[in-house]
Amino acid sequence: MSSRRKFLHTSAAGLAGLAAAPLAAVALPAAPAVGKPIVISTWDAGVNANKGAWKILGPGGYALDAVEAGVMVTEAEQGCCVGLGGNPDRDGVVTLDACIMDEKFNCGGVAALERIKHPISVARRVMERTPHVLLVGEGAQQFAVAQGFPLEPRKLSADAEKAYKKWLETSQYKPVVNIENSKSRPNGPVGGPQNHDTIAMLAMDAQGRICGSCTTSGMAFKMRGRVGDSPLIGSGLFVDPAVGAAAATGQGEDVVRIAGAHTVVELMRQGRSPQAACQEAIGRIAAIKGVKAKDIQVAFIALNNQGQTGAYALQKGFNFTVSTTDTPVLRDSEFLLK
Ligand code: SD4
Repeated sequence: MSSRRKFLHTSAAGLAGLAAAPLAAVALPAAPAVGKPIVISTWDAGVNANKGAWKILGPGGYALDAVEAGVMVTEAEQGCCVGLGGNPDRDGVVTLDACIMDEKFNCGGVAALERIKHPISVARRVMERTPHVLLVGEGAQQFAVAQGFPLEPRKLSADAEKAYKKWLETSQYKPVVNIENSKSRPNGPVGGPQNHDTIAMLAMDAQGRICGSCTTSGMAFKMRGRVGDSPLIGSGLFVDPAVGAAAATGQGEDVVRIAGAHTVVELMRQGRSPQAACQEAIGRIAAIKGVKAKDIQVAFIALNNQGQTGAYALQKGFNFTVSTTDTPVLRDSEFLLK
């Protein structure tokens, strides 16, 4: 046999062997916890958003409806980082990113969507009414309008207008760490706490179904056309019913780099608790960024199918909200850079 034929022969045999080889033992996930609804979301916006979600989860409703309705509360608030009240891109245009995922791997997203009040609902329509998972820009808007979503005026909120004018004085792109947390905004809370944040939400309903959502106006003063992690399934959000769900917030580029939410879910599959999984994913980002890690914030939240939650951030200042009743509990996250 010629050496090339021999090589092909042996590699084919090797591949066949690989296919037949048993996979490394992985602990089988326990059956999902049922009867104990729970919802977790990012930042202090989660307080109002969780209340919205609980109206559905509390009486036994579907987690997908809960994660949509919950983040719609934040989208409707005129805050810095979510919905049409958000900060614009460097050309002065608000562009919105969102995605949603259910307990059966159905998912949908929109990116760089303009003039639509509830991008999360458009993401759900993408999931339910198209053969695709992601629509962007003009096409996403065209789809939204065809689905009956009204086109809102192209107008910045008063706060965004002010922030944009200030930014134009230097035009330096420099994301502000923890800008999402209303307590730590450079100009202080705008309109009070629990009001103005980028939001990702994970929920398990009374039947043990886990779903997630994520919606944002993205990094303030980003390049026109920039898309972050938030509308990307596997980066900003991931759900695997056999394991749990995870979501991200903060500097999207660095979440995408490690396929963040998917990484957290895979770490939980390997046996990590939600918090340990978030911590390990943050550690990877820190290792990649090196000394530059201090210039960014990234945080993950996670929920496993036993109803346990966890969160971890790169730096101080990230908080998240958990609800197991109609009273949300706001917690400060553990963080890496002390
Ligand atoms: C982005 N991850 O567009 C988003 C921003 C964010 O809290 O989550 N801010 O990169």
